[in-house]
Amino acid sequence: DPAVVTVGETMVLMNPKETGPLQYVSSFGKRIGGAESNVAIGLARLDHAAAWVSRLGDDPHGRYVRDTIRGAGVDTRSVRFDPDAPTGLMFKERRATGEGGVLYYRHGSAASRLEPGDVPDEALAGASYLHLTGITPALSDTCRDLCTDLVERCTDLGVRVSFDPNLRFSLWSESEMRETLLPLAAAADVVLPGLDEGEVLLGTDDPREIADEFRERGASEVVVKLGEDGAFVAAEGVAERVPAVSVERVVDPIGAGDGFAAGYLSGRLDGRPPVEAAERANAVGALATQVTGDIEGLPTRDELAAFLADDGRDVD
Ligand code: KDG
Repeated sequence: DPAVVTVGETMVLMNPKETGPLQYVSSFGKRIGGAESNVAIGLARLDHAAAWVSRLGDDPHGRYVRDTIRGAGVDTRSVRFDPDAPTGLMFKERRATGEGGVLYYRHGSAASRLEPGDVPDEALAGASYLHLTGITPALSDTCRDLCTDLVERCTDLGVRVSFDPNLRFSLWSESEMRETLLPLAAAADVVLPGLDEGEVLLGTDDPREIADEFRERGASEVVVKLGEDGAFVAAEGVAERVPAVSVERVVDPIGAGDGFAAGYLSGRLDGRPPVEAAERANAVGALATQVTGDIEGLPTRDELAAFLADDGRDVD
């Protein structure tokens, strides 16, 4: 059985080879992009059994996405190929001045047709965690129903729910985000927000207030991502900041949050307390920023140990 099940959309990702406005970019490298499969791949690299459940188009892009995720050691047995809708597609933009935008072609995609029946109890059986993000409920009404249904069923099945708000402003409005994501976060066991997400969802960018708010609503562990300042952990009687592992420069920040989630869950699966799990989360998140592409920087256990040893920390 997988230790962690993730559910969400993964698209073909066209990564520009040139910097500048997308209109003038002529060459791209083809990759995959999907927050939840990034987390599953991050966990698999760290030797945990992880599964990713979704729908893909019954097309070459769908097979490419499935094979890439499967090739990274993730269980994709519950993925369904939908003959009536295409695989989603996204383009990234690279700007010399910093972060560029993303352009999605995912409306009506196969994954947007996910519904509760796509993740039967058998797919969750024996898992320690289900990991969801706030992207999935933004995709369609059936995807929202799926998320609500999953958190309810996980409570009955004894599967802990981990939730990353992952706000996507091009998919829905801030009021829709609050209305849908706050109840999901409240029903989750582990919530992994960023400061900006705290601001949008709760009206504060103070890490302690963000953690308190989510915990008062029902989450038991809240780990607030602070970027280069590390993380703020509130769980099991602790409420403290865990410093980051520093890196000289960030090559591509996209995917860092997914690496962070994989690192945190990995630590918890290994029986580490929340603060130690957050140290691992910081390290995996930092490594994910060192390469372009969401998954290429995710470390194996040996790579993680070497990185932490360089940083002067204990290794194991
Ligand atoms: O977290 C990184 C993801 O955002 C990216 O790979 C694509 O899942 C994605 C999305 O919906 O933006």
